[in-house]
Amino acid sequence: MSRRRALITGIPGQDGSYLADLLLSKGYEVHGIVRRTAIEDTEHKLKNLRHILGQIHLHVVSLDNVLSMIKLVKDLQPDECYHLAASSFVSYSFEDEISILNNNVNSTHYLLAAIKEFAPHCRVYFAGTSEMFGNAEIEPQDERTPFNPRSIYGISKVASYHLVKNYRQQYGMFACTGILYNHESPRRGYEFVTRKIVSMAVRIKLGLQESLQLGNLDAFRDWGYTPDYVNAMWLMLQADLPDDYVVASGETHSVREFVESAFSYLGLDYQKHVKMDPKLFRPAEKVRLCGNPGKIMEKLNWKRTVTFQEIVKEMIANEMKIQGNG
Ligand code: G4F
Repeated sequence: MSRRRALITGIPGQDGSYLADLLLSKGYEVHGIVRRTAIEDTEHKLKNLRHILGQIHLHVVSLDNVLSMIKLVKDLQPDECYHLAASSFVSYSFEDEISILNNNVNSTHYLLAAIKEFAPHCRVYFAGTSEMFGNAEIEPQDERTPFNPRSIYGISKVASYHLVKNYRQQYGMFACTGILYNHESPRRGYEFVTRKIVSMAVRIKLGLQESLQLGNLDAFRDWGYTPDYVNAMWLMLQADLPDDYVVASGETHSVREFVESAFSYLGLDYQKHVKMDPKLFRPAEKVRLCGNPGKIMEKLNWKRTVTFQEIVKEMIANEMKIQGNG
């Protein structure tokens, strides 16, 4: 039997790289879309893929060029496509809203249209987000909670979610949206709060800096472990029927709790080093998000394997290895 072929957009990122690891371990032929700049700077831009570069196939394709997407889909005939690429740092979406909205929505639309016409057997996963719930009035949120996005990023994801649903209902495509809450790991980008905290805490521990400036310490997020969440993506495409699922831990923790744990793993008192900077607060942010993963646990037998404290511990250990050669 020939190997199943998967195409991943956003393969160099945290989620894309863990998903590539998972699919390789399951015997898939793994293809990924990257920017030309990534191929020109593999050391930095493909660092999450360094350990598997010899086992995956990378294609330089621009997600805003529908013709190049069509050509790739037509030639490759993937069995499964995971659309993870997007401008995903919420704060940037307040600074560059027009291009973020256009790019995030258009890339989803181009991909769906290309697959519908040229590889209709291909199953599609789309990376949705808890930011779609935005200022949700209900807690915990689930698949029936109304969307109320508070950022351009969230709006772009809601629009893409409706495109996915429309292609599923109108054209019978096997297309699903995973509404993923925050998920963290040692491969998290430095712009996100968890990686910022662990990297700065380790610098403080090593005597390289004195203090850490953060935004709202009393924002609450539902944090999970990224390898568990890419497993959820894969499970969605193995189901009998396409559907949308919330993927969350079901627990919410404050940024302050994350800070406190990270500093205490290093034997430090966070109150001596951490300062709140109002410039880092976000406009109109929903400060409390918590998801209900009941549907995916029941229907697809998904469960998380790593707790909040274990995530903090693993991220600190990794950061010590990188910065302290320890
Ligand atoms: O780590 P964050 O930047 O993640 P955010 O905005 O919740 O979004 C992440 O999770 C979403 C849901 O899965 C994804 F859709 C999105 O793509 C991304 O992966 O911020 C977490 C919280 C926020 O409440 C933020 O206001 O931390 C708060 N925070 C406080 N101080 C800070 C800081 N966030 C950042 N990035 N930097 C700070 O100094």
